[in-house]
Formats: sequence, structure tokens, C-alpha cells
Amino acid sequence: MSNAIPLPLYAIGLGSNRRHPRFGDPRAVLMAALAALESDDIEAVDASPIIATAPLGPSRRRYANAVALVASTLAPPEMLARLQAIEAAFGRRTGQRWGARTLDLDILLWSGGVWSDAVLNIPHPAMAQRDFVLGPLRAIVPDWRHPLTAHSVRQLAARLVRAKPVDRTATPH
Ligand code: PH2
Ligand code: MG
Ligand code: MG
Repeated sequence: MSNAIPLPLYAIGLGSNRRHPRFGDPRAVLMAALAALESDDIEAVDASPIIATAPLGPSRRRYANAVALVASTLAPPEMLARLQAIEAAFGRRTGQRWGARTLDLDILLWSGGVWSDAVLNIPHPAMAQRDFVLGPLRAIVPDWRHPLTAHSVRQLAARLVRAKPVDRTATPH
């Protein structure tokens, strides 16, 4: 009997919009971070392509974004602590919210469903509004359903595109 009990899965969002002195540009930072995620108790299952995205928020630098699918028995608080340790090892400084960062690792989805405490909410509360999350997520787990709305990732991505306001000033008359 193999794989009788599947390991819990996490979808992890990766973002960077700052060079790392050793790894290089944000794309290279994400490749190094994908490798750093793998450990004794975190197994890499899949990873999306790395995409370049326009910044949301005050930072003016473009981001590299990706999503990793990992299997792990770590509980959500332990996974969060691990991700924060990796961010720190990549030189992330705490400071301005949404400021330029070398590495941001966010828990997006967990196969255990919903988690909510003072410092961690799963699903990630903003994931359904962010195309730089939904695009890479759809590339690897299009059928994963958001546990609160029951929409699949594919549906969430399609809804976000439809919700975009039409820029009428750009329409030629
Ligand atoms: N992360 C943010 C704020 N803005 N914009 C893009 N394009 N990609 C990100 O990962 C991102 C952002 C806060 O975590
Ligand atoms: Mg983030
Ligand atoms: Mg974060």
C-alpha cells in the first residue's frame, strides 16, 4: 500500500522586486527560494512559471511572482515560521508594509481548508483580487476550490478578468 494517506498540501505565493547580492535579479531570487523551500519536512510537488508583474501598491519596481505547490505535515503556524525564516535568510528587512522586498512568501491555500488566528489567515485574504497570484496558481492547481466561496482557482481567475473596469478613455471613437 503506497500513498494511502496523502500529505497535506500548501500553495505558497512567491514574490520579489529587489535584487539579492548573491542570487541576482528577482527571477533568480525566486529560483533560489524554490530550492530553499525543499527540506526534510517540505516536499516540492510543482511550481508555476515565474512571471514578471506590475507592482500593486507603493513600490515602483516590477515583481517576479510564482506559486509553489508543496506537501508537508507542518501545521500552518509552523509553516508560517518556516517561510519567515527563509525570508529572513534572504535578507528581507521588516519595515514599510508593501515596500520593496527581496523575498515574500505567503501561504495562499492549504488542503486542511481554513485557518484563522491573530497572525495567519488561510486562504490568503487577498488572493482572489490578485492576478499575480491567480495566474501562477491556475497554472498548477486550476481545480483547487477556495474553501470559503467554493469557486475553483480557474473560476476566480476568470472572475477577476471580468471584474476589471473598462478604460473608456482608451477606446477610439
Ligand atoms: N506583493 C505585495 C504588494 N504588491 N505586487 C506584485 N505585482 N506582486 C507582489 O507579489 C506584490 C505586489 C505585498 O506582498
Ligand atoms: Mg505578499
Ligand atoms: Mg507576505
